Amino acid sequence: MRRYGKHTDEDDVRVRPNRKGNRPRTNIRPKHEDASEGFVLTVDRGRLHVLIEGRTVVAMKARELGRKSAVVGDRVSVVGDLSGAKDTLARIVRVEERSSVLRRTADDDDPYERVVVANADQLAIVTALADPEPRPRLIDRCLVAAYDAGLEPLLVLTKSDLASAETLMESYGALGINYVVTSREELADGDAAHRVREKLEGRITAFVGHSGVGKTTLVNALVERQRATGHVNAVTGRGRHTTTSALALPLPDGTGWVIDTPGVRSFGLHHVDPSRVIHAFPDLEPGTEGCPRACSHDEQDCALDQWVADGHADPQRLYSLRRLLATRERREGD
Ligand SMILES: Nc1nc2c(ncn2[C@@H]2O[C@H](COP(=O)(O)OP(=O)(O)O)[C@@H](O)[C@H]2O)c(=O)[nH]1
Ligand SMILES: [Mg+2]
Ligand SMILES: [Zn+2]
Repeated sequence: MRRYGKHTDEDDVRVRPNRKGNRPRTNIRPKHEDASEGFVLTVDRGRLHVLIEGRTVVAMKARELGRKSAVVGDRVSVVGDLSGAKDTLARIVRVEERSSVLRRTADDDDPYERVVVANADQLAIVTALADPEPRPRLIDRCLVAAYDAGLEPLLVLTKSDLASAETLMESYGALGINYVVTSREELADGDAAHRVREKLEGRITAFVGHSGVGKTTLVNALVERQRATGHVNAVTGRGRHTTTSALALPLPDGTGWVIDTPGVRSFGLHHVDPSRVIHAFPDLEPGTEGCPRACSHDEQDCALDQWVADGHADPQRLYSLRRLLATRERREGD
């Protein structure tokens, strides 16, 4: 489990170039020295809910942070009223360096990228086996985002009471992707939570997926024990969570964090270099060895057609890769 609160380094001292001489800006340093370290749990209408020594402190970004934003999962330094009492508002004066950044754009042609979650080390890609139908291309997009951000993907296949998991398990399991299958019954008897928790121990896992796939239901099941003992309320300061912002929730016994996120319709990948997209297709990647230099993988000489024809990979996967590259390239041209 990662620790928060031990991190101090030279970034604390803000030395700005000063043309008139080398007089240090002593007015900033002392203010930061008594700052407390916290962990951003959620963002609600511009107010950040920060966990500091077991209390939830509502804070806003200090003006001196400028355009730098703090997001769920960020480790931050906070000053001001840290009592957590109602109607108090503390200030975030520093955002620690992030170990990972999960980003998305609303669409591939949307240059405005949003940081979804900071410091996660695992991405749980939640897909319902029915209602809504699985969308392998969305899964592939999430995989690209995960690999690009350095997060380990975990495929969570929900609603196996409605449809079989076999096809998806086979195709993604064959790629070496970790997966877990859950059903309504297993949610009710606690088996689902038990099995999923095993994959989450000691990690910060962000849950993403299309709206309606069962993310919030699952996340609630995962943290249920804690909610029953009232800890979740102490941490979030509120009851039911309507998923409009990401929300970090601690797993029981401090064994990790789960981060529920709002449903995504698409997972725009404007920020991902096209040449890196292939890494999310480990079944196809070795087939690119025979490609011409700087192959777009969607041209006459692309070696992937032969790779698939020889039975090394499923043609659907090549189709998915090409769709993904094509939708990305559309914006390159404009
Ligand atoms: N049949 C079935 N329904 C489920 C399962 N998990 C969740 N649901 C239902 O799916 C709907 C959407 O769930 P929700 O957790 O809000 O999805 P989210 O939008 O991904 O957060 C709700 O009506 C849940 O009761 C499951 O394993 N099986
Ligand atoms: Mg939800
Ligand atoms: Zn190629």
